[in-house]
Amino acid sequence: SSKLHAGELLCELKNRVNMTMLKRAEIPSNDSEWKEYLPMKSLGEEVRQLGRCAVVSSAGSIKSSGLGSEIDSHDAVLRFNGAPTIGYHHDVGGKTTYRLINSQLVTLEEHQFLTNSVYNSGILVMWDPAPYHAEVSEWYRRPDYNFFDNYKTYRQKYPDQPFYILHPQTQWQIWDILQENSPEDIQPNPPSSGLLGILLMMDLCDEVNVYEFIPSKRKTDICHYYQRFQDRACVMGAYHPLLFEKNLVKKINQGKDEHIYVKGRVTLPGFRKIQC
Ligand code: NCC
Repeated sequence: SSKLHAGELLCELKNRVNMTMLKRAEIPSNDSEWKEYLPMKSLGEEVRQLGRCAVVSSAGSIKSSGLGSEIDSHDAVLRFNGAPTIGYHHDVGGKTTYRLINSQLVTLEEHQFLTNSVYNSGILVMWDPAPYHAEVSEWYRRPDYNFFDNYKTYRQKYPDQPFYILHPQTQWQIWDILQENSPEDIQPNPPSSGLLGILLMMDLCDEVNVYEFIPSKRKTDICHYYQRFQDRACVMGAYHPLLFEKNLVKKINQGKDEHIYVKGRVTLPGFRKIQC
């Protein structure tokens, strides 16, 4: 496998990864009145260009970090899945501009997507694991989770909250670059929400600070900062090629190693700021 340097790797990401949202026109037309629930405006129309952005991983190691005010100082903050801010401001901040969620969470009753108020702020972006480089039509016929009904119900309940679906092609565009830059075969499963969120913000922002995706000195087997549950797979990955994702992000970090150790912070350039 070819090993690229940071600059080359950033250009591969910028040139080959297209962080677009699914458009109404891309949905196969035969069955669906459902597509009318997709937002009319594109994400680009919805948000102005952003300056400094933060991505907040849900890792247990962000607990007791005191990073909250630093995180909130960014122009936009992206969080994942059910990660709460209430009760955790001191460590994770309170601002939520984007929330990237997986389709399992939207679909399975136990996650209470339709009733938990944690989802009601910010712009929602959902993704669903798709077959390798599948056409939209193929994925749409057999999504990994059948999220359609809950998506529609949520949109009816909160029509004013922007709620996008990440184009299924993005996960495999990223995966290919991960595989090409890994020393061994990686899991044939899509990247974690973490890496998808990082690339989404690199597409929207001038600069992206990512917190506790690469663990700091507070590294722990506690899975999430908001739960007691412990599992090493949360940090290393099982289904997702998380370890390889972390190696890639470490390689393109433009911040100091010391900032990883103390704050779990890596600093990445926005795609706009990269000259290729
Ligand atoms: O745990 P999860 O991820 O919601 O975490 C969001 C992102 O933060 C990074 N992370 C998390 C914990 C940790 N100890 N270290 C980390 O680096 C990862 O980049 C992760 O992606 C997901 O990616 O969507 C995931 O979702 C959960 C779960 O579905 C949701 O939390 C909803 O309950 C998955 N867990 C299970 O299915 C049990 C997880 O594997 C991936």
